[in-house]
Amino acid sequence: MAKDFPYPIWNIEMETMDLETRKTLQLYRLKELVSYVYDRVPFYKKKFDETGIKPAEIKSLSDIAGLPFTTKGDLRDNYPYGMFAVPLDDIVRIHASSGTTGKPTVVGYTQEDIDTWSEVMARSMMSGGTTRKSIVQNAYGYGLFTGGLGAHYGAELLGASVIPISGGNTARQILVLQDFGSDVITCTPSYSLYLAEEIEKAGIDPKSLKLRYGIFGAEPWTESMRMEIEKRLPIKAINIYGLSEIIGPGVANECQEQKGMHIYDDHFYPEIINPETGEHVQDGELGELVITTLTKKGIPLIRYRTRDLTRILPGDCPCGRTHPRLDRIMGRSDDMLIIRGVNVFPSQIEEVLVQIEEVAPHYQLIVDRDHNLDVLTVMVEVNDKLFSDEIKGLEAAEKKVAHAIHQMIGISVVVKLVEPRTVARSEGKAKRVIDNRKLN
Ligand code: DLL
Repeated sequence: MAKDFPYPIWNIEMETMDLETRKTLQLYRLKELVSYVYDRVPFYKKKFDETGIKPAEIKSLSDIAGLPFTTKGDLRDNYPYGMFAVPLDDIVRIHASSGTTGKPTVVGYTQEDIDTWSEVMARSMMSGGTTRKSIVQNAYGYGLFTGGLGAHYGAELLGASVIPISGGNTARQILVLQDFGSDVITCTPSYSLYLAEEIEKAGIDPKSLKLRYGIFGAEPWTESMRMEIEKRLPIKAINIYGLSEIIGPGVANECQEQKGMHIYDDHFYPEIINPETGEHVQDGELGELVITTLTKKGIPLIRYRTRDLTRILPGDCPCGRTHPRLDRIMGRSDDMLIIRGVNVFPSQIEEVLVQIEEVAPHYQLIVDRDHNLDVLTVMVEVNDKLFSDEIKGLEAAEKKVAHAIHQMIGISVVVKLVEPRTVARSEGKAKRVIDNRKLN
């Protein structure tokens, strides 16, 4: 007889599979994957040959620890398509996210990958409260960013009605919330708080809206932010995790118990490592999440270092899903910042600054949250010549820097030019970033 579960589940077979059966499936998929990348991706063939690994030697899941890691740097070195395992003829979609330098990280999907992505997003949307009856206001950005199209395809597969409103234009978001009766919203958590504030400012009672669930991710957030969102909108706020390199949103997602994000490990095999040593940490300990894409065809990745810090939560989830749960992302093991949902590396800003002769590459990035919106201030020293120049010259330089940074990272920043030799120098690592958002 079918078991009863407290909340709807999209794929009962996969999401509640007993652990031994799932392990067998994972091992089967891992073996296939290792041969697949060895035969098709020169990068992996070379790496495996160098370390003396033969695909046939993978006999158990624990053998994964002997495989090499893959990093964002590897994707950068093989930019744009060098890590693809299929010819471009078989790629039906390309997305990209910020790289550590000016070049984006490019990912390609076969039709099968799009189907997998839609499947895991349908699981995520349903575990976050979406049903066939839902009207989903999808306020993640559509474009190279994976948020918009990822949520769109998942919600459609599930059978909900999707409003592809994309990010921004808050007045229109509010109008649609009121008139179209959206009951689910998908956007970054910080944007949901901004939206709450604008709704209040407009004199609208949030309780008069039909909104019930929000599926929020793409940036770090905290339990206290969750409480604030849930109080102000008032809705159930669900955490969704993902990254473009692995597939986009839908790698892991909270259920309505809101106690950790179930990672869909029939597709994305997780490990938690010590970022310094690369060794596995003890069960339940904090470390860096490493993911192997068990089923991806376009750009399959072995042991990808996400740089995200989390832990696997112990115990079973009352929702009935057997996928392991990840704790909230606690931070990163590199210096990537997420500003209004956009990934920003200090190195990208530095690259812009060194090319502008009016400024010296002594800078500091200051991140604040003003009315729930992230504000990035770039404080940079002007050179001696410009310093003795007129105000007009300074203003023009400020604009030039802001424009060039916008071109590079796609978001607007506040530029503050300061006198030569006033940005604090450090004897060790320069302190480039001051994050005042207090997310941890
Ligand atoms: O942000 C994919 C996504 C879209 C996830 C919409 C969720 C919702 P990227 O632009 O490649 O992809 O950025 C990935 O964002 O490595 C994390 O550092 C961060 N991140 C994503 N989700 C969360 C979350 C998308 N729920 C990077 N909590 C990841 C904390 C998150 N950080």
